[in-house]
Amino acid sequence: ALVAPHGGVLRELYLPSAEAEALKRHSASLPQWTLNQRQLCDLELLLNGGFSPLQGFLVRTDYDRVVAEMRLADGSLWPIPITLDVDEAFAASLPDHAQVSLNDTQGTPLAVLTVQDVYFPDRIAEARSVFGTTDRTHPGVAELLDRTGSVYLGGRLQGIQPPAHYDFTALRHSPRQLRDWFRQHGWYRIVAFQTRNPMHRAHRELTLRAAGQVGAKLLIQPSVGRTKPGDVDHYTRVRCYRALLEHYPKEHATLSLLPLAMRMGGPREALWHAIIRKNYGASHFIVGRDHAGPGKDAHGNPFYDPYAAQQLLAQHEHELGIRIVPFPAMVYAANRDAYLPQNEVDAQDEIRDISGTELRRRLHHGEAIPEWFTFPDVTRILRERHPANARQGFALFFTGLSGSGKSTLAQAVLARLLETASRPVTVLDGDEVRRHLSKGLGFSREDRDANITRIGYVASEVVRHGGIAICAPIAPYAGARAEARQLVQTQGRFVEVHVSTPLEICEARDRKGLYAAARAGKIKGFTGIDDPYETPASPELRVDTSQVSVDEAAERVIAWLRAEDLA
Ligand code: PPS
Repeated sequence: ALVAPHGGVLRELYLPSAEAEALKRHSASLPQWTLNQRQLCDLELLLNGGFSPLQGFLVRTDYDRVVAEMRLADGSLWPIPITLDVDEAFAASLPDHAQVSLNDTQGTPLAVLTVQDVYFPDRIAEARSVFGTTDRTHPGVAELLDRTGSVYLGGRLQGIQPPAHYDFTALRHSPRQLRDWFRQHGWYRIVAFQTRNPMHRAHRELTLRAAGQVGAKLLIQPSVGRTKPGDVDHYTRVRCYRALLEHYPKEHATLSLLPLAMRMGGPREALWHAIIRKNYGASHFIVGRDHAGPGKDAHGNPFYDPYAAQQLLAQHEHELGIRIVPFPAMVYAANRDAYLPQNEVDAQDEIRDISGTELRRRLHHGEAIPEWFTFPDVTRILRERHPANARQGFALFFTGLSGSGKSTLAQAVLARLLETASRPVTVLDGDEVRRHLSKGLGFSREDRDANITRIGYVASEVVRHGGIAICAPIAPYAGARAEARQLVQTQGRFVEVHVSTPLEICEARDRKGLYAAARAGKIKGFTGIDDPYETPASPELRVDTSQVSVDEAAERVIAWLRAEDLA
């Protein structure tokens, strides 16, 4: 028989369809709460039984004991507080014993919460107990202290319908569905593997060894809800997992996606992961080195001892009811052309390793990734997602006074890029932008900022699609430039070039006669005359067209791009 869920029964909280239909209609008249991404993930696992024995968001007595002792009020082991945080205004608007409709961002009601408890948590104390720190470099702490509402609502849930997913639907299962699948396939000893990263050969060797060691089938169950900021997106990861699965012995491994919002809580989180896997029917759970670790703290020290998770789980293994398979890191020994656990390495072994940082560097530079490290089909998927810099989009943002030479320089750089680049290039020149994209805007600070934000937005779209955006506005305000940078940097590189030609020179050139008009008071608020230009403090590049020719300035820009592998 399959292992029993935590607490003995699978707590599925969906109502039968007729009642769910009635509750859905009723929910429209209730106070409405739109769930954020974490809350949505938590709700999905509460409703489908992944968080059994929980039957709702924690009430105060449960919360206090979970924080202090990793136990619910009734004594059962539960390490991570599952809470519904809201703002004070919303909490204050609720009547006693309110019911609240919990909705996704489209406004679809997913469940109704019957509020039993409204309480103000001590979030500092929660961070200290649950994460062992209040250091905000810990992503779980930063979220708890800075992006979590100050009031928690506790109470039971009644499920209306599951959150909608449109991606990889064939790989998503509730605990009941996965348990049914295991029974149909005669799988009763199952070792689960949790991950938030692409899997390489080391992971394959580790999981196969772990499965062999305990005589179990393998469940690869990556978290796809929300992982650590900066992780590879789950679409890419799932493509990698599917490719890797082909390299396992047939009928020995299966893949299922877990909509878990990770907290990066190290040992406590590992315990939580084990409980969830038990609810999904796994009899064993692999706990590796630094399980669910958040990396290093503000002083460069690891938040948790790399083996603390294994120790904590070993301590509770009996009570947990799922067997822990602790595993050291697997390393590659070139002399043996094989992977082996770190603790089996001897002095003659030539150990090779490619860290995550090194992998990213090689991807950026289009350098080879050896087959001992990962399978070529996985490399191909990663390269599609992370093309070498030379194939990525970027924005080249020229800023400087009117007449500083921005547009001319932009044209010269454009021509040089088109000689070699196969990527499409879009030019967003100051004057030209003002004829269409920013038509109707004037030269007040507000309008200038709006102009730069629009340019930044269009540039970010160009970059997102792998193109090059060349922008050449005056962009006199540092704040607006920073905003454009931020918009673009979510998609690719932002290269700010300060065209620093001094005002006297620009004015002496007076190509358009505008300086003379400004001096004569015929144009008001002219940049450099009676309107500010905030000099960029740390642009990627600075060129002064009164010191070098346009050709030479363009050459400097191109050389800089080449050095960064961008051109
Ligand atoms: S901003 O501040 O970045 O929004 O300006 P931008 O869109 O680049 O537009 C600058 C061009 O508009 C002309 N122009 C003025 N510039 C500055 N101040 C005032 N008051 C002004 N009025 C009109 C000017 O020709 C600028 O073009 P360039 O190519 O920079 O000379």
